This record gives sequence, structure tokens and C-alpha cells, in this order.
Amino acid sequence: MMPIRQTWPEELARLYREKGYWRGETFPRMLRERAAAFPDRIAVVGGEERWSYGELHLRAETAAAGFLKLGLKPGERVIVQIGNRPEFLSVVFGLFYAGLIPVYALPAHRRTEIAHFARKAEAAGYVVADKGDGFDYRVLAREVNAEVPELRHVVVVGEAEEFARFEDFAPDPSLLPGNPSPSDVAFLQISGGSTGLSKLIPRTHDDYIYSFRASAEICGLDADSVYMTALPVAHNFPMSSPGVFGALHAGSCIVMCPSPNAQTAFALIEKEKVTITGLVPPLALLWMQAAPKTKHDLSSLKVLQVGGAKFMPEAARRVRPTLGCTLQQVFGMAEGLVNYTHLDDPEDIIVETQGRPISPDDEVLIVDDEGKPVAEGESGNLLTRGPYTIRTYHNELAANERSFTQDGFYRTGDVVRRTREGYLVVQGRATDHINRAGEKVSAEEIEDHLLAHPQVFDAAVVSIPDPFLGERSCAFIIPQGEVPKAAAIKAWMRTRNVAEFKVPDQIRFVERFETTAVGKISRKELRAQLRQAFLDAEAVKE
Ligand code: OOB
Repeated sequence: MMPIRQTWPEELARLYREKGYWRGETFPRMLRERAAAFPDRIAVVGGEERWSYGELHLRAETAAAGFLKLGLKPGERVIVQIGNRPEFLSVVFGLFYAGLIPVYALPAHRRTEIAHFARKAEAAGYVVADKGDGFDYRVLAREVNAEVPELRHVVVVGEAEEFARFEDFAPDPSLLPGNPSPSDVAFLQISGGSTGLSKLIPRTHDDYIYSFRASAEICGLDADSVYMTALPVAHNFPMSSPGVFGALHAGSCIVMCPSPNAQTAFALIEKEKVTITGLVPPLALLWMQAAPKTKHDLSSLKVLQVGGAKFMPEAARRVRPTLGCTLQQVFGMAEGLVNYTHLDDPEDIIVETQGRPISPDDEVLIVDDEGKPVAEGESGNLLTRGPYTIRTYHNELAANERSFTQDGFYRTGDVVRRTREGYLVVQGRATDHINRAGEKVSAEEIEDHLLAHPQVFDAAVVSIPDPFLGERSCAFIIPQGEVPKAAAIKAWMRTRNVAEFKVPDQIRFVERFETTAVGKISRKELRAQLRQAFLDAEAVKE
């Protein structure tokens, strides 16, 4: 089993400790300390469950013993695919207590993605909830297990059928290992997948805890706050910006909202007196549309965070008048850097920028395509390094070469400019992915699937501006032989067992791709050309 590491140069690690960013906290210690300090305070609410900090801790200890008793060994990797329910936390902290390393999958992921994570992480276990959103994860677990038999243990929350049942785990304090080191990798997060398949992002206790402790402070979380997660909790935004972990760190209450639709969420906001929650832009639009008509009392809500994709200023300006709360823009990435507008910033900054970095030691460079810094205020490629931005993906030689500079800066792929006040404005991006309502879809990954279709000669997938999703995907296909039906291509994508958000929204058949006089163009140029041709044609129609 390949060890998983994430290290910073020694002099920087020393600086980050001296400045008090890295305080030697670890996930197990964090929960234990809070359970000891305020055992009866409510930690998490969801469905019929309402667990105190003390109870969450006991459940995590029981879970840890159960995982170890099954035969999982500290240091092994375990994929977790559980939606927004309290068990997400008892499973994940159970893994932390057992010295196991969670790999966070999203509920939308299917066999292709899970099998990929399992191989890349050399995972030994897979924890799912029996059902979610009408989908049976036990069926998925069977398929993945058949494809990757190394995934020895499948654990199911709920009705387990032939698998180990999470609820049957029993406490056994003698099994629990000692504390991890704060510089150890705590878990693997999944990259948005700007090129090809998603990559695994190793985050340490030190770096991640710093990011959400500081986030909780910026977002004003305290013991009276009620943080609701309406986005899938395994995503970096609701997990740590400040997310459920930031809420636990601050001793707040977490509300697990099973669906982001306005009716479900509004009812929970009223019932639990939610004070802060986070959304992607399309959901924020839906909530703003629903708010004037709702019978629910939303007056407890003080902060609505919006991030994951660009929130347009016109929409941003409507948040306070329609929802009666402060907007906070969040521009972050699972690889590290997170920017926030601050709650007391002037309205124009809140509406027009995507915030400023968490840390005084987040280094931000804005450079042209040759890597030279652009003039102040100009747009350029955003590079960053700092106390919670990774230096490497797990087991990705080529991607690491591409994604990091010689001196350790992460190439975010985003094009930004910096305002005089030091706030970033996201202008676009340099990489070819589709940011579909905050879900990142790699053009290359979809093209690969399409090319496997017998009637597809060539394919190029591009992002098209969409008034609701922000962007949608369009696949341009040169057919081979008889022209297939668009619906057949979509059906084919579904047989590839990928997340539904990766199925192209639109399909266009073309006879050929235009090439330059030289005859050959890069895929990047080709995608740009197709996108432009599409937009020009749309403009003519209007
Ligand atoms: C968040 O994380 P990821 O890893 O799913 O995606 C990161 C990418 C960024 O590089 C950027 O392209 C885009 O998503 N993005 C935004 C944005 N927030 C993220 N683009 C424009 N405006 C924004 N506010 O998406 C993520 C992680 C932590 C906190 C928030 C979002």
C-alpha cells in the first residue's frame, strides 16, 4: 500500500506553526475535547436524530471499534458515500478515531468514479447508506465490489442485506489506536477534475483544521450558531468553509438538510432556527424566487453563503432584499485556497467580488501565460500557495507536473483580477471544464466516454453559458456511419455508470471540425472555436 503524504518545505512548516496557524490539533482530539467540555450541547440534527456532542463522540468510538473489528487496519483508506444525515459524521469521526483515512465521494458518483477512487486510493473499505434520493447504494456497492475485489469491506448504514451493518457495531475501547500526528494526512478529498478523472487530494489535520477554524471565525460562528448544510456534505464547501467541521470546531449546532430544494430547506430553517447556510448560485436563485411566497419564517437566517461558481452581481444584489440576510461570497477549491467576503464589508465588495484569502500567509500570484505577474488590477492566471493549499495530488505524476510550479504554487486554472482592496474577482478560467451549477465536469473525461461509442468518430465537449446553471455542457460529435440520435448518445453515457451531471446537456452533430491552415489545432483551441461558433449562431437566432 502506497503511503499518502502531504508535506510543506520545513522552513514554511515552521513559519505556519510559529504564526499559530498549525496548532497541533487533530480530528480525534477536536471532537473528544468538545464532547468533554459541553457533552450535552446539540452537535447535529437530521431526520429523526438529534445528537449531543457527547453522543456523537460515543457513536464515533463505537464506529471506530466496529471498523477495526471488521479487520480494517489503521492507515487504510475507506471510501465514504453518504448523503446529508447525521451518520455522515459518526462514520467519518469513527474512521478518524480508528486511524483510517476517509475518501469522500459524492452521492452522485457511480461505478466508474467509485472504482477509480478505490484503485487510486487502494481503498480497503466502502461505507454507504442503504438508499438515498431513490437510489440503492447496495446495488452500486455490489458492482464496485465485483470490479475492485480489493475493496474488502462494505459497510451499510441502514438495511445492510449481505453487507456489514453499521448499526450493529459495538463499542470496544481496547481496539482504539493512539492519536495521529497533526502532520499526518487525515483524509482524501476529490478534485473537481479539470482534466480527465478526478484526482485525490490529501489534506493533513494541521492544514485542514486551520482552514475551517479560521473560516468559522470569519463567518462569525459560535455556540449560538446553527449551520445548515443543504449542499452535499462531502463537498469541500459545506464541509469546511466553514462547513460542518467549522461548526463543530466552534461548538455550533449542525443541521443536515436532505435536499437543497427551497421547501425542504425553508421548513428546516424555521424549525431549527438556522443562522447560516451555503449554496451554489443556481440554488440561491431558486431560493430567492421562492422566498416571497413562503409561509415559513426565515428571520433566523443571518448569512447566506454563495460559492462554487460565479454569482453574478445582479443576482447577488437581490439577496438581502429577498432573503433578509447578509450575502457572503465564497471562492474556494478542494486543493486549498478559500476566499470570503467579510460580513461587515461594504455592499459593493460583497456583491461584486469573490472575497479575499483566509490567511495573511496565503500567497496569491496573478500571472500571464508566460508566468509573469500582470500589472495591478489586470486579469491573469491565479497561482497560490500557503498554509492549507496542497503541494501534491496523491499518486498523479503527470498531473502534479502540470498543476504545480517548481516552487510549489498550485495552478488553480482560474482567471482572476485583484481589486485595490485586495479582493479577487473571478473572470473566467484557463482550463477546459464545465462548471455546471458548481459541479465541475472535465471536457476530456466526457470526450473519452463519447469516443468509446461505435458511431462516434470524434467528439469535443464545451461549456455554454446557461442562465440558470451558469454553464451547461454541449458535446460536438462527428458521427461515424449512420448519425445516431442525441437521445441514444445520452443513454449511452448513462451506461458508462458516471454521475448524472456528466451526461452532456446538449448534443450537436457536425461533419468535421474546422482546422487551421496548418491542419492541426489543439483540443483547447478546438473547444474554444466550437464554443464561439455556437454562441455566434445563437446570437444570429436572436
Ligand atoms: C469549490 O471547490 P471545487 O474544488 O469543487 O472547485 C473549485 C473551482 C475553482 O477553482 C473555481 O473555478 C470554481 O470552482 N469556483 C468559483 C467560485 N467558487 C469556486 N468560481 C467563481 N466564483 C466562486 N465563488 O467549488 C469550493 C470549495 C470551497 C469553498 C467554496 C467552493
